[in-house]
Amino acid sequence: MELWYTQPQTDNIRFSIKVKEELFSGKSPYQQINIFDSDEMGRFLIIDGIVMLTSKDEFIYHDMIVHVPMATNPDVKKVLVIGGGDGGTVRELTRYAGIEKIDMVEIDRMVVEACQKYLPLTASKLNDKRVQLHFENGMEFVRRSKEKYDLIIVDSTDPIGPGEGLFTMEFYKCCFNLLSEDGILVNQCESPFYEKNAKEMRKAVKKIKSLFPISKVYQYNMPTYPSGHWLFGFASKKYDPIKDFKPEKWEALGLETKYYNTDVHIGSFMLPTYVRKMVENP
Ligand code: AAT
Repeated sequence: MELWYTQPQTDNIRFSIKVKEELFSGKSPYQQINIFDSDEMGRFLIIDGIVMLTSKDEFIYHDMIVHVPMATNPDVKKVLVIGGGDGGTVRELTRYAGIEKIDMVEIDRMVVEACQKYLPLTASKLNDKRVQLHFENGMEFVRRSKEKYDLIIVDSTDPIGPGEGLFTMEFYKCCFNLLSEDGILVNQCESPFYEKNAKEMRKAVKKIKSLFPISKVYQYNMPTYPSGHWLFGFASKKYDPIKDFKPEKWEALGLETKYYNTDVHIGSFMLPTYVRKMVENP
């Protein structure tokens, strides 16, 4: 008998991966969490039925969520990560010797514990001594916090369930206030392709654009997310990710990356016409 994981990406489109084995299944107070193993995509994490990451393509997501802002300002010292319980974002951040402190705020302890056990490749750096884990709703954390961060990364689920609050105006305002004078905000910004993702993307862009002097989106190819064409938002108080980008400075760090490079950095901000239109007029 064959076992398949299937995700309805829209009401009319389905995406499936053949499952070798179920490694974990748990229901937390927030969501349903599953981890499966497969021949083709390796181990993969599902939350509330939706693909969060697979071992095969997580490098694309985590390279792009971290190295684009870090290469824009390699002097970042204090970082706040909201969500990201699998640890992939923190893993990439810890490669920068200049980063002094990483606060990671994940609502669901069960995600972290399951990933530490079954996805050690992403979770391996969560015990780095610069990392402080906070098990709390990101919305409440940013409401209360008085810290200043050079970079905030919103590595969140889609705006349904616990992730919903992380797509609100209040949340973005709090992030703005927690950012230093030259701070950068990067957020998981859905996709321009299917209607329901595009709607959420436009709403998020509209809110962020109204707050930050610099607000853009950049794209990356994520084979296991709906349509494979996915976006991150880049908002900043000072640095433009293209005009202020100094490729030599990042290259001098000597980091080896599988997806990100300084050409991809520039290219990722060059948007197809239909996406450009959506962003110009969200
Ligand atoms: N690194 C890629 C994986 C993710 S997982 C997103 C994480 O956000 C989950 O662990 C979830 O528990 C956490 N999360 C959701 N809501 C909140 C909240 N309010 N506060 C803190 N953490 C939260 C991202 C996948 C993107 C999928 C795109 N389709």
